[in-house]
Amino acid sequence: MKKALISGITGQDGSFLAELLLAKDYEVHGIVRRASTFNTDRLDPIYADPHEHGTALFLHYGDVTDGASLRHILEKAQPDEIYNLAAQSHVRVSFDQAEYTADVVATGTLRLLEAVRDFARNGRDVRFYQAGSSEMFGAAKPPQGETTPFYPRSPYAASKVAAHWYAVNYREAYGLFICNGILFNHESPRRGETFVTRKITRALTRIKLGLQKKLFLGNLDARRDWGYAGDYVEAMWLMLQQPSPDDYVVATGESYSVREFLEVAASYCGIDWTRCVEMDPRYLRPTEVDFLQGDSSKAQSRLGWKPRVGFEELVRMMVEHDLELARQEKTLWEAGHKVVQRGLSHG
Ligand code: NAP
Ligand code: F7E
Repeated sequence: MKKALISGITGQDGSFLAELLLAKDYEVHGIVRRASTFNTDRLDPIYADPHEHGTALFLHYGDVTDGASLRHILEKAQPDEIYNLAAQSHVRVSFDQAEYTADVVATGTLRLLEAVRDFARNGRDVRFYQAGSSEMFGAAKPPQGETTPFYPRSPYAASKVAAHWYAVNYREAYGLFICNGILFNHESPRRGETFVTRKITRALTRIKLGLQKKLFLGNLDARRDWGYAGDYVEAMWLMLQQPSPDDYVVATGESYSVREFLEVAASYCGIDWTRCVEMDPRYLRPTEVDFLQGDSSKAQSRLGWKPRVGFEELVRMMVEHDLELARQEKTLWEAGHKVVQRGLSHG
């Protein structure tokens, strides 16, 4: 039985990846941050009480800002594969919390790589996936591929560029099996609610059911290459199954504006978005990434990977999921419960 360790297992991708690996009969270990509330909701479908026999999912308290915790977890879990997905992953927030973002995204990766370097020195054969991002391309002209020079436009993106080069350096310096996945935006019904796609599908479905009146957004002209998270975690796994380590762009090759996402989502909801969407400058970024469209031909030819879920299906899937959530909220509201007003000040 292979063993995998996932940092960021409680996030969107971590939960999909954990499901994929469990289905492939891996023993899966995840790093979870201590929080005052439960932060493992996305793992509910696969979580089993550790007191039960036969469970293959193990969660460990740890943090990529705490190197000692990472070393303890490596010793306990003894993984064959490590997926470094932990991040302060919100681009807008990274302008407010730049140092913290660098500590988690850039230095956090370095801490984990250092721990892995020592772990591997003890004779352990281990493979490492680094979660890179299309944000690293930033202002570079589309289509962006593996040879496109990086031009980061936010503290988040600059930190991911640093993490990318740490990973390349540790591969070259110590002969470690390390892959950088450069993934373009990928979404799902599990996407965090402050990212624009989920913010839109959550709000429009609530507006449709009368639970909310307005949706405030920033720049509607930005273009993104949006894929489905379930497809993208397969690419992560495939990278670590190759005979040698390499870096890959993962994308659909299609790009749509935020306005187009809004139009398709509103049409699935049967509402006129122009009546309920307003612009709020607080959602603008000091430096924007205008146009991302990825060229994933290398991943397609070498890994045999391709995206399965297209743009319209992705939007429909998210709208349907959030419509059901809104229906549940409405039922509670009709039973006298207070409707939560969402405080998306940074979304
Ligand atoms: P996400 O939903 O924001 O999940 C981030 C995960 O990192 C969460 O589990 C979070 O824990 C954890 N985390 C944050 N700070 C941490 C720390 N100091 N120590 C340990 N764990 C920490 O992000 P995602 O969408 O799943 O993305 C996964 C990775 O891919 C991230 O590195 C992201 O930057 C990168 N990426 C994402 C996309 C995309 O479109 N989704 C594209 C390219 C790259 P909590 O649950 O406790 O917050
Ligand atoms: O913004 C615009 C915003 O926050 C997309 C992260 O997973 O993908 C994600 O980063 C676009 C931007 O994602 C609002 O200005 C307009 O142009 O959904 P987002 P992102 O910044 O592309 C990359 C690949 C990652 O690696 C990141 O971790 O939408 N936009 N109005 C808005 N964005 C938000 N969040 N909220 C708005 O109201």
